[in-house]
Formats: sequence, structure tokens, C-alpha cells
Amino acid sequence: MPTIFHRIMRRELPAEIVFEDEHVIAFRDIAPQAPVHVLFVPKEDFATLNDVPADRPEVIGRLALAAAAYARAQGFAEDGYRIVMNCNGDGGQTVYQIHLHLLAGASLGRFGT
Ligand code: IU
Repeated sequence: MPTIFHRIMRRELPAEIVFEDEHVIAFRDIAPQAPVHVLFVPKEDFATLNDVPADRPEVIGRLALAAAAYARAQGFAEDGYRIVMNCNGDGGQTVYQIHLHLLAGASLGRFGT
């Protein structure tokens, strides 16, 4: 089922897109939880991490490496950053097209509950 992220991908809704290639699009989160908060989304449809087949590790790898490259390009590699993927209700997922959060630009501390 199309989500708001699919509509952003199709340019039907505005977003501040910071990276795009054949497989991945990345745009700023509308409600940032850190000074830099970017979402990395595959162009292929997967509602949750549970839906990514075991023989498709590149789907997740591309997101992680695109986030790392962006963080490096923005100067966060040395100080550090966080990548997070929420899955289903208890994981805090609200948009059902998988996406990796990149959080950077502040000391993020340990995980909250
Ligand atoms: P989650 O992991 O599914 O909870 O993350 C969804 C994120 O999408 C969340 O951080 C929202 O602030 C963000 N978001 C957005 O950037 N633009 C939107 O139009 C909507 C949600 I709806």
C-alpha cells in the first residue's frame, strides 16, 4: 500500500531531498529528533524489516552505506552518529515503508525506553 514516503518519492509531496540514486532516496525528517535527522528509504517496496527477504541483504546494506556516506560527507564520521530502523508497533514504526533514520549533530547518549 502506498505510504506518504511513496508520495514523496514520486514528488507528489514536498520534502527536502538530500540524496537520491537508483535504489535509495533520502530526505529530512519533518520532526527532527536531532540537529540532523535524515530518512533513507529504498525505492523498492517493503513495509517492514520483516518483509525483506533473507536473500536481499543489499536492500538494507544500501541504506546503511548511503547513510554512512552522507554522514561522512557532512563531517560527522569522527564524532559519530546513530542509525535506527523501527519495526512494527513496539519498535515505534509509524510509516510502513522501511526507512533508516540517521541522527547526528549532537551527543545522543544511550538508548531511551
Ligand atoms: P518511524 O520509524 O516509522 O516512526 O518514522 C517515521 C518518520 O517519518 C518520523 O520520524 C516522522 O517524523 C517522519 N515523517 C516525515 O518526515 N514526513 C512525514 O510526512 C511523515 C512522517 I507522516
